[in-house]
Amino acid sequence: MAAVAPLTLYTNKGCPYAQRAVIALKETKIAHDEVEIDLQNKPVWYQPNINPASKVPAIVYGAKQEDKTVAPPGAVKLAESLVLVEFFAELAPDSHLLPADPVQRAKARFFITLVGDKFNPAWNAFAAKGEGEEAVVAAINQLVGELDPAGPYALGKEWSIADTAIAPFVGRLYLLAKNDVGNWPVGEGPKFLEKLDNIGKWEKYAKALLARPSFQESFPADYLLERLRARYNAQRK
Ligand SMILES: N[C@@H](CCC(=O)N[C@@H](CS)C(=O)NCC(=O)O)C(=O)O
Repeated sequence: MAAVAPLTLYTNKGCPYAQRAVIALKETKIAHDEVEIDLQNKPVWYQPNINPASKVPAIVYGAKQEDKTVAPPGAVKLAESLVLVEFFAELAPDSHLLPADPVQRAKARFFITLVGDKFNPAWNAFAAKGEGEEAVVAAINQLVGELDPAGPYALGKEWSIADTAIAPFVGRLYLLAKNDVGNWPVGEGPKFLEKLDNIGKWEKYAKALLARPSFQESFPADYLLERLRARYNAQRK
């Protein structure tokens, strides 16, 4: 375990943003406590005492915290998955999560921008409305254009912040498509995956993401499938 100041992660096992933080903590081996927040029935102390935005993930860092419902004097409160991922990476520079080379760092951040601006909106819309398959293919083509030629990860042989940022979402997309859970025409999910897996280096990359122990250990597939099935069924017209 990397030794840093006391750290508590406020998380939720269904949340892909929280999974980013969990993956980064596993990769960096930073010692920490975890508090599971029920998002359907949030504790009354959470928003006023821990995260004014009332979202997970969030952390309390820097001072011993006996009472997890409040940040003790001398501790900082931080939130936003990508901020936390980079923070953990900086606390544990030997983890290689944040590359030492500024060009590689910039490439990782550019990749993460594509995930948030292109990939996630596209596949979310396709799963929710069954529309916009071309946008998902275009986003994946763009991501593939950024991948290191040898792989297996976005920047090459080391797992980085780029892989940490995308893995929870690739995991959800594959879970949905494989199980044909989405508001696309029935049977379209598995066919869609076949199309994606034919886009250049994508299949190799997706497989490497989904095989990483830090991803697998933080991805409760059965629980997620049940929740996502309920969500998409409710959206079906
Ligand atoms: N931009 C935020 C998004 C976090 C987020 O939206 N978390 C959701 C759960 S997946 C949440 O806590 N929502 C508040 C709520 O459900 O009340 C991040 O990257 O951390």
